Amino acid sequence: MSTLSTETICALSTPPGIGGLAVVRVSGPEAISIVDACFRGKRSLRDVATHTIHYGQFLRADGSVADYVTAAVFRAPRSYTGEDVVEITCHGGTVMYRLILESLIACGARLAEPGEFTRRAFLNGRLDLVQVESVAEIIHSQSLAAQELALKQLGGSFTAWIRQIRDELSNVASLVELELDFAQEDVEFAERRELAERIDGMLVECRRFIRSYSGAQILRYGLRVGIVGFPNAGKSSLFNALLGRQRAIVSPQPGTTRDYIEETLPVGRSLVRLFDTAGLRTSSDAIEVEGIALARSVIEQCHVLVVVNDVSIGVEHSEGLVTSLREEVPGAVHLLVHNKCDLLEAIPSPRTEDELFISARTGQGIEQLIERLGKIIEESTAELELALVNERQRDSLLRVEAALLSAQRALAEGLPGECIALDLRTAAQELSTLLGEQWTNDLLDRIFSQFCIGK
Ligand SMILES: Nc1nc2c(ncn2[C@@H]2O[C@H](COP(=O)(O)OP(=O)(O)O)[C@@H](O)[C@H]2O)c(=O)[nH]1
Ligand SMILES: [Mg+2]
Repeated sequence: MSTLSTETICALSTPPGIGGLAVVRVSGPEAISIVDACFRGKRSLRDVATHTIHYGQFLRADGSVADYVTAAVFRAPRSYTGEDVVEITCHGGTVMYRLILESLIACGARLAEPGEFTRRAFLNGRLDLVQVESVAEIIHSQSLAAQELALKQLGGSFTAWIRQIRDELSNVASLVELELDFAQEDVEFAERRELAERIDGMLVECRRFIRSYSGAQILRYGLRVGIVGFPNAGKSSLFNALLGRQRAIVSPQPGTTRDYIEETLPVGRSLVRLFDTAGLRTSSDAIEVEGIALARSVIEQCHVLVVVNDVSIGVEHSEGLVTSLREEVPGAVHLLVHNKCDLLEAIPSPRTEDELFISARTGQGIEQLIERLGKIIEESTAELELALVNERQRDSLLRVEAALLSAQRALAEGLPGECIALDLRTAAQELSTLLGEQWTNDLLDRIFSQFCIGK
């Protein structure tokens, strides 16, 4: 596959705006000669060694000086893109980099498309697709923890794992196929039990990664916490108490909250995304009914449901609701929060750590609730050594899992070796696609559309 580009591209790689320095990147077969045409340093860049930095004047098309810059030269293939690359560091601001780009374009470069540098890096074999995706993740991640995870992927740990599993799949498939070739002679090379164990081993590994996705999503986008309960239980009051400000309308009139409201609260090493929802009840008010439907759609996507119970009515008052929510959203952590404790003479002791007695009015128990949420974040993100960074990776591993399950079944049911080998080969193929060893332009377009210009 010949992938070397004939065009030389250029773009601003730092964010446009006021700043100390800006970096303009140039990549392609003519990168060094094009920059040379605009650059006056001690030596021509054509004569300098790779991985060196040179100070000089950068000239406009009319020969006047645009800026004093440094030019870092990286010769192919030891560069980010695998092509000749020059990185020009000029003064920051909104004007200077434009002058530099103008000169480069006048000398034969063209403006890069979003993600084009990284696309070239991929096409030239400098990065595989999961590393490309980790670059996107590093650029976009908003929390330190999410960035750490992406950096490990870029370092190649996930790639190494994928390769290892793919080799194991091929080895096991070969064993089964070998047995096929000798079928007439009744030689069973692949001990069935050993085969089953090796397939199980791969399944366990695969599932570990699939599970990591949810924890990693919590680190990236926050723990989704829905505040739910009957009307008037004090949901909006609790929402405000958690945020520490009056964000939602509180009223003695049931059915006040109709839309859902979302706010973010920093907790531990991530965030809590808090949703205040309409009280759950049967209503004849059309808008309220719509609000309740919305509440249900939010509830389905929550990691944690805080069921607010008006304890002044009774400790058992929301039992039925708690039971039905547990059935509806079995994957979530359910916290039962008894509100309005200030109206009780004596506060009962909670039965589990998932039951709390609070008062949104006095603030009693709010700290403990936040601590409990922090602990849930810790627990769901604890053993995240490596994690998938996006849905493409997760979906791909789900397909590998399905193929492995199918192989496992075929083996258990004593189906012919062809079936088992086919499943294993399918799984191996899927992993090759995940790494980008097979790709389509459509897939690349989808991935690189998330990049910015200059990356
Ligand atoms: N005594 C007391 N009243 C509360 C407490 N929390 C909420 N309320 C009152 O309960 C009513 C309903 O509160 P609101 O937050 O709007 O409930 P929502 O319908 O569940 O959102 C309001 O009159 C609040 O002032 C609390 O902790 N103690
Ligand atoms: Mg409300």
